[in-house]
Amino acid sequence: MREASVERNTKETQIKLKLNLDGTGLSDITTGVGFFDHMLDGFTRHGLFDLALRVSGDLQVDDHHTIEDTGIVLGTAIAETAGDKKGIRRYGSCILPMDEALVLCAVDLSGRPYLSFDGAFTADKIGDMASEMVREFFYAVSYSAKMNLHLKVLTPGNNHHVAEAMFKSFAKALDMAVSYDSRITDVLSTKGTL
Ligand SMILES: [Mn+2]
Repeated sequence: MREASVERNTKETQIKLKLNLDGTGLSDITTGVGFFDHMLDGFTRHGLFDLALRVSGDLQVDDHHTIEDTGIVLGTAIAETAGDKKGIRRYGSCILPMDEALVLCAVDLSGRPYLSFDGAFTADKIGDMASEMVREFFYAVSYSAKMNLHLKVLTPGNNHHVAEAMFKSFAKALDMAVSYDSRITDVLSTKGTL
């Protein structure tokens, strides 16, 4: 089992996260932001990870620190669980529909952080979450997991659908990238390391 527990405490947020890459989609998530919980629940179930997460953040300010710091901690846990990346596919992608919305996600566990985020929301908030925090979350994940992460909205639509399709397509792309291929006996890189 590839599991990691990460704890991060600052004056702005206190976060405890446990990630199992080889899970079955079990989620136990409380961040204080209901829509964000819903997104992370979808990520966990559709990536077939197990994720336990408790976040106590300064929501009296806004949802920024809570969501950004959760991204940092999740990215850290992804990097830890992926380990030396021996035998895994490294690349993963998914084009995921959610009714009218269609979203592409591609990841490379390259050891280099990069985010390409091509999508926009037409409302400032989705439920109790600021729409602009969707990008901030994925930026934090990509940076702390040191992965290339491309998200592209191919067909826009309802804001809830677009955000949810982003989290689910990311889950499925990541699940593919961390999965083992028996033909890959070492690290899938001409450099010999990732
Ligand atoms: Mn939904």
